[in-house]
Amino acid sequence: MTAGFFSETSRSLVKKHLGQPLFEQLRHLKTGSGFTLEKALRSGIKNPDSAIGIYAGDAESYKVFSPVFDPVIFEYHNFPKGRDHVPDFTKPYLPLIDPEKKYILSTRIRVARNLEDFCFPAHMSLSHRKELEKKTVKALGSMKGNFKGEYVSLTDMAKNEFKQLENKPLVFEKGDRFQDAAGINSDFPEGRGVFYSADRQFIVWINEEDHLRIMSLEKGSDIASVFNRLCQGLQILEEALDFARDKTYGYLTSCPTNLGTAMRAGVHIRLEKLNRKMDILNRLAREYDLQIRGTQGEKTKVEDAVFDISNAKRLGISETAIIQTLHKGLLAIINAEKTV
Ligand code: CIR
Repeated sequence: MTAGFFSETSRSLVKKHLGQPLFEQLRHLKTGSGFTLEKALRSGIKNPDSAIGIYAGDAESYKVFSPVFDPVIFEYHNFPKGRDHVPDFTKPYLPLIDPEKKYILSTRIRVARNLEDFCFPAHMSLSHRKELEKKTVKALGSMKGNFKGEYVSLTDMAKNEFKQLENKPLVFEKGDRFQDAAGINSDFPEGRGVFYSADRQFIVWINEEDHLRIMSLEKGSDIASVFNRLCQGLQILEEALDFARDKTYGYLTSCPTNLGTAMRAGVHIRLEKLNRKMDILNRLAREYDLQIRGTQGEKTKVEDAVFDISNAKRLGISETAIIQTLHKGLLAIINAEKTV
């Protein structure tokens, strides 16, 4: 095998940064759990349209294969190694952006977390997935008050057709072809499931692309309320679980694009006028570091002028700063929608 195994058409960051000499230097290395460069590259090789093309199989992957991860991370996040990623969950004062509920339909913040003592989903056996599920469900079982909830495994869901969970995003499906090639979908749906609070505003997916995807969501535009709930839920979980974390790269995730805060904070927003003036919307998105996605998420189309708008930056920015920038950016976008 040589570094030439990447398709000629591939424009992935990993292909750009992994030349033959570096490939030779890293090809025989293994992390303590046995994860190799070849495994890390599976998705990028099988999918020539990968933008990034590499996944971590455990926390140690970021150290053992740092000569290839570092430049990919630097280019994607524009964050140099050596600087520390500093978390901050201070709750900012954020007035309601859209009190009349004219534009913003819903607000959602999610973070990805992986447990320190387990390999990441690209490198887990079925028994590891089940063990992690058990450990997490036990921790979630101690949630109290508004966080008290119920866990439904995807295998039970399939058997019993839990009607009340058909309303997305409460359930998740098998990952895409990129995750599939990485090994993240192995044994799906076993060991996977969803925890949701009684009011369904706090949700945890277990064993999706990362061990945990922790979400806070509600209808309307109250970003502060959604953030507060997420912080509280995270604090409770952190007492029971140790999350994989690094001084430079923050919370460690399967995909290097999620490193740092591992957070995506966003809204579904209807912008009928800006939908016809995309140049203005795109300019504002650039100005406030926002990412614009289609109605159903990445690579989907915009339906009925409803956009999914969220933070573009995750590493080298704090959780609080993400929320504040999103708030400012949305104010500017709504103002533009009103005045164009
Ligand atoms: C790619 O390289 O294009 C895929 N592995 C996806 C990269 C974006 N990451 C993600 O959605 N977590």
